[in-house]
Amino acid sequence: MTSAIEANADGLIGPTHSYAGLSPGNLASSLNAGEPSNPRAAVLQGLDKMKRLADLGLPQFVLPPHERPEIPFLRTLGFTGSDAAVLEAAWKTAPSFAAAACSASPMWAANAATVTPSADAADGRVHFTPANLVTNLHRSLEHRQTKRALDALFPDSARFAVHDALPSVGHLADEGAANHVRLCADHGAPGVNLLVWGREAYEPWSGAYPARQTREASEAIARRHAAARPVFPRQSKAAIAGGTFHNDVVCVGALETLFFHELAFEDTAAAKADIRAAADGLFEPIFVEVSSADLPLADAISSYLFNSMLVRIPGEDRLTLICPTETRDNPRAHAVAERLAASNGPIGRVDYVDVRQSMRNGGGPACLRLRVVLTGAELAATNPAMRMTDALHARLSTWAAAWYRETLTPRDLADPALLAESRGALDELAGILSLGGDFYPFQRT
Ligand code: SUG
Repeated sequence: MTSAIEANADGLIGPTHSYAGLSPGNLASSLNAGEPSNPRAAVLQGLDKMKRLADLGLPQFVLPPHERPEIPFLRTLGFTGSDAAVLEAAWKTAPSFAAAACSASPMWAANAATVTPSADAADGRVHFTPANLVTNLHRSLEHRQTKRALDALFPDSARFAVHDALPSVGHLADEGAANHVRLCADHGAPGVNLLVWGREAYEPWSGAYPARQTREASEAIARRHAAARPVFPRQSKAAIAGGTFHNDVVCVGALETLFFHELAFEDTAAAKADIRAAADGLFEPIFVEVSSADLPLADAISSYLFNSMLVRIPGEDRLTLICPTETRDNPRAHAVAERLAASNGPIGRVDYVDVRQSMRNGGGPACLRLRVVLTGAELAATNPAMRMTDALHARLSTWAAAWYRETLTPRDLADPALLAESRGALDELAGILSLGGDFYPFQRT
């Protein structure tokens, strides 16, 4: 077995971070629609989280925000004239499309791609499929730029395969690693890949909220990555109806441990049996299941107990669960977390991180990061300019303080000055992260 470590790549929160109510079925997004946001606090919270993980000894990378407002998208809808004129006209006549073009949603890097580590891929490379995110208009705009960012971070095609997204159709709706969990004895050892889906491509869907991942999309990704030991559990319909728009809202796993809510899967017994069968001869899965009696689904969703990072800190035997502060603020979720840490189970410690600005759009600590298991040689082949260090943290904090606003209402998204500020910020960022002078569409025109 080759030794490997789990790295994280977090989406840097962009200057247009706002609460526009764009995601039906994501209760926080709907609840906070129209509220003012604080982009500066948001990006600093994200940066501090990245530094904290880097300080714990886990390799940490930065994925740059996308160009927003995305004027090229608005131009495809027939708006013409100067960029400011396009923005103004779009907000006047097609405000929902204009809002979609302004969303800072690429921050949620768990939805950037599905990743198969080299230990599980038939050709020995790390595979990435950017998610088409076709269920929500604002998120469907992400995948091309996401591929560009992944190409920049993982440039060596002998070691990394960055695919195109699956075709952007509802039949192949894909939300990336938010619906993927990998279990294994050790990061570098062969793993079992859970690819969780909510509906079938041709299934008539009558749920109040969308099921964002199809079984066929999950299967296609496992096939194109030639991913070993895939298991395809179905997300429970009750969970989706309750506001579980991604499986990672009610489930997280690391190494042998799967930590999940009773209502995460449609058929929990079958999911466990399939995982056990796939892991046979490799490791014994450890299931840590939380009942609805201990934590009703509504509390699981509002506290985001499961939308936590479950990590093995180098040098420690047991896992650490890094939860949002909202978990600590919810008495039931806090009690579950405390009991876990006090038990002799696989989770030895619970920590808390403040990502409140993101949380109010339904994005917890786990949503902000894309996990990438890398061997030493693969880690050495990543782009060093995108790796979080003390110096980069300091530099980006100063950069953010110079460019980002402290208050933004959805109305402000129509302000042409915000367009200019965002481009100024991203142009400078492209320099800081050595992305070159043509990384963003606005730099190429
Ligand atoms: O896709 N929210 C995101 C949150 C994504 C969370 N990611 C994971 N669970 N992995 C979403 O629903 C809200 C944007 C707005 O309403 O302004 C939003 O897109």
